[in-house]
Amino acid sequence: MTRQAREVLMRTQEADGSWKGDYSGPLFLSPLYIIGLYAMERAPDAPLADGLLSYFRAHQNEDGGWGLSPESPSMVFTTVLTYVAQRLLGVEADDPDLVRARAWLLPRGGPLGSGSWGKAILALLGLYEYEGLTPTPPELWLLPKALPFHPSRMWCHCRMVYLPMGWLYGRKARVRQTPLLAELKRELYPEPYEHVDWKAARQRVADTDAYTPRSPWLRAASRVLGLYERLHSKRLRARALEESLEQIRGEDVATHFICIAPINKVLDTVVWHLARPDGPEVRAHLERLPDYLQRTPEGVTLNGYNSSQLWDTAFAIQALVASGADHARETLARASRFVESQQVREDSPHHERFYRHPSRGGWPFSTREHGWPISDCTAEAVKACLLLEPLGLNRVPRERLAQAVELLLSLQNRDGGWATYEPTRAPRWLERVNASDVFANTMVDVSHVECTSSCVQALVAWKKAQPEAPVEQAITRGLAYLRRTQREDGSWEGAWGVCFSYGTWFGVTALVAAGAPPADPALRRAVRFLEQHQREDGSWSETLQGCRERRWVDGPTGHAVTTSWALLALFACGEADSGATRRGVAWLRARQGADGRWPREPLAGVYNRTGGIHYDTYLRTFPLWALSLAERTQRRAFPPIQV
Ligand code: LAN
Repeated sequence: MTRQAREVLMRTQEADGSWKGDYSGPLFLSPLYIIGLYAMERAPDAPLADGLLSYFRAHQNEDGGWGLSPESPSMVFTTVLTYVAQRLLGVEADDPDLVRARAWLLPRGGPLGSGSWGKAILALLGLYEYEGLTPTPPELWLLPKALPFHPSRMWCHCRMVYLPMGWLYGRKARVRQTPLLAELKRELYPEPYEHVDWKAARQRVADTDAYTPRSPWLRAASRVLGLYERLHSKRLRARALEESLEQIRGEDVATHFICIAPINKVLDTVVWHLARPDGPEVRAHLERLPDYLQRTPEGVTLNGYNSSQLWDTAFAIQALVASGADHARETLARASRFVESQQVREDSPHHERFYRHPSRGGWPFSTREHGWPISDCTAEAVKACLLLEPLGLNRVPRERLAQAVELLLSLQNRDGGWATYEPTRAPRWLERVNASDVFANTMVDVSHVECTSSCVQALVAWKKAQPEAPVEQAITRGLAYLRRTQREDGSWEGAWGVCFSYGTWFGVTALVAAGAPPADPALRRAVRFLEQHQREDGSWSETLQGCRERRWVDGPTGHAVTTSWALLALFACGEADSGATRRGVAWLRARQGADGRWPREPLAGVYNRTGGIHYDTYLRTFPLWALSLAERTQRRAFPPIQV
């Protein structure tokens, strides 16, 4: 059984040594892509358009709308963009699925009920007025850097979205109006477009989209910025637009035109199209746009990132080593070569000018070319290299691992934890002006259990390899952060996986790696938490809804990835022989198909509490890892009886 699972993982390795899979999920991305192309007076070719349309149809909810991701409740934000995208691809307004979509949209105000980013995208098409947006003036980039709300202090993903949005807002950019757009204006609004009260529309958002409520702070900031917009100086505006363009250029160069993620990828392309039509930037951007396309059994969509290759490969290595490296030496050798080739070897050009943290020595989530290293991706790569070292398979020299460790140390926060790409740059209160409506925790890059655990584990492994390395203090502070953030009930809340099983696995593995014995009270509490959430049939199962609600919400059936995380946590806590662990392992074995795979199941990845994302390799990596530990530890305790 474990052997078969290992073979599936080995068989699905790419020629370059990585694992590369479907990283789709966010349903607003392909509409944005289609709208972006339309804004540049382009369109996907016919087969691609068909693929995009099939994917939309496959993920329309019963009620006629589309959610933030498959399996999510409908939102105006995603529904209105998907509606518009289908019309731009030539679907007629009387198409029955679009009729259903309109019936869902109109009572919610059409675009007026959308989360703010949807409104900004529609404004570009002239389907919404700029006056009805929360103002995002580009002048914010000209403020003194020391101010706590300078854009450079925002979480990099958020600032990279607002950078082109600010440019488009500053120019009040609007594409050439076509008869189709005029029809859409009539279709989308419950009242005549000319009668809309745009100022009131700024704060309006449908219940379905209002996950993060608009705080009084945000409303006040919006009023001040609105006033500024009425009075702004043309000269300053021109300078601010220039500076934004320069920042976009910095991002282009640092990421080889891939961009940090698909939203700014599309928006930056549109910005260049408007700023320098037919310039070299547009061409370079268009060339890399297909990097984001993903073919799935339901059609074509956009991935949430240019790939998840490094992350998946680092975990695949760890699972394969757990399953017995001798059976996978060649696979591991290829994987090791991939990891070696993807380390970022230099800081991004003029990194300070573009508010970038140093990059040298780090690993990104996807590929070296992407150019944005991440704390936990770096840490998991270091862990993988150090695991491969005694097997004679590691290819990253010591000096380069030392650079990676140096980068990790530079990323540690004052609270002892690690955030994602940068040390925390803004005060916590900046989160109160989160204007996205549909997401939480977008403004400030704060410490997370996952990033902290990976970094602590990497530092512990490094300390074993280089006993004189000065990492002791960083480890101690990291552990203190983890102990402090364990919840009353013994769990940790995950931020990037669904949800408490994921967080708890990270929480306990760091403590154990640093030497906590099974009797440690934190570990005992974690074990109790997991046992309490085990299902009758021995499995565990969590849903995306639990991330939204910030509590464990069980799914309808057992979930193999959730079960694997729970089991990995229990093994780490020394529970190999407990009844709970044995029942969990038995469930996982019974669930495996004859082909060695586990059946497709609900999304296990999440971002910003509401967005679901698909990690294609998780179902091949984590069950293998958990069963491998079961075989090792349980075989030792109970030698198989020959009959
Ligand atoms: C990712 C993908 C990788 C992920 C891990 C490395 C797994 C995590 O441990 C740290 C956070 C990180 C880097 C992450 C952050 C949020 C991302 C970039 C995503 C989930 C991929 C897509 C998502 C991005 C923010 C989507 C766009 C939406 C916004 C709210 C800006």
